[in-house]
Amino acid sequence: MNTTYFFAALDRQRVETPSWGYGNSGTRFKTFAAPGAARDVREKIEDASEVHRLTGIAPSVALHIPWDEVDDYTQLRAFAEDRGVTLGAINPNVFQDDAYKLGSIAHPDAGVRAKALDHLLGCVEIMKQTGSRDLSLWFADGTNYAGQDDLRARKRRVREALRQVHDALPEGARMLVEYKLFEPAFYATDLFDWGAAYAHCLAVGSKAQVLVDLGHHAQSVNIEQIVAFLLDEGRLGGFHFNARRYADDDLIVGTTNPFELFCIYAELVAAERSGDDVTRATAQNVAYMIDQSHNIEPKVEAMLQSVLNCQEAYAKALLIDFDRLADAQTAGDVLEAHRTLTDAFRTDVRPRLAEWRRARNLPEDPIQAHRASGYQEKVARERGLAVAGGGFPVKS
Ligand code: AOS
Ligand code: ZN
Ligand code: ZN
Ligand code: ZN
Repeated sequence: MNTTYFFAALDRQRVETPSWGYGNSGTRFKTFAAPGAARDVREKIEDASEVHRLTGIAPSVALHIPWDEVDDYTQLRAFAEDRGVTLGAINPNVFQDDAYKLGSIAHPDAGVRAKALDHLLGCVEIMKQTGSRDLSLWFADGTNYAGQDDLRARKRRVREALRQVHDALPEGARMLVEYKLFEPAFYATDLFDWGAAYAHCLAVGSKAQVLVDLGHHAQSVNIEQIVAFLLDEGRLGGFHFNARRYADDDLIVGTTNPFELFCIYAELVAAERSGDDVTRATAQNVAYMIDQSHNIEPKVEAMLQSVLNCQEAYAKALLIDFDRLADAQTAGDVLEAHRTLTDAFRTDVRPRLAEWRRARNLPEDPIQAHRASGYQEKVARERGLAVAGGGFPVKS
């Protein structure tokens, strides 16, 4: 392995953290208040900045509107930049208002659809002030019972709204369309899988790309294959990283699924090295974002662990001997090809990552540095124990 290539690739890696991962969040049963959990958007930005200070690869934070609503986004942007981070993807919220009981952009009532569209377009305006490139779209829309609504009509309503949002995006901006198998709707979800998201993206235009949330698939789905397919089509826009055992558990990425995460990064590294211009450019512009709800974990340490797990998976993928792999594939040598991947996966990259950090004046062990820094004790003292739930998602 060429150390220059390895280190240069690690220098380019970016992982965006979500504002909602720093506040109290839980399940529908209980939200436990964590000492020092961020209470507002400024505290969330401060936590994100701490994660970036210790890891060096998490320089942006995603916002959720209206959870992170402020009067002046240019001021918020300056606040973030003073702390060494930028404002990342804007996530509109069209699922928490009473009006959205039967959906937002797919709602049978045109008035509710107009309200949702208005919020989405408002978020496009916010992007211009925050300097965000990506509008990250997730819809809770769906139905619970057969016959509840006309599935084809709902599809058309979704298409119409996505088209309007697409056409409102400024030059250089993108909309990332997320899909989800189920929840909160249990009979039919309007954006139910990557194919539905992809079809809408193709129809509305080139600024629309698909967002893959690792928790949003059926158990046996091969996510890395979806990633490869979308990369090759030039339509992979971003990720919501997390881990799950059952469904959208939103656990720390790379905990239950380290080999899956590695295989996903393997596809991304292969695409970054591809001779195909579209594939390479698509891979280089992927938005790597974390989407987690920390229920029982300390928030900042959980986010550090998440970012580091992504770095480790990427580092291992960089170690893949792609020449050896191509030879084995061409020769039909099944197990040699498989071993080429698992050799990289089994390599302990921690010493090399420590070396990379040393050379960049970052703590060799960011978790240990965080624990020794007193940050957690300080925020617990200053922020206290926020009333759990207030202003934060119950479950994302
Ligand atoms: C919900 O399941 C999705 O993963 C969304 O990305 C959601 O908008 C995000 O978790 C914040 O609520
Ligand atoms: Zn998500
Ligand atoms: Zn998720
Ligand atoms: Zn989710």
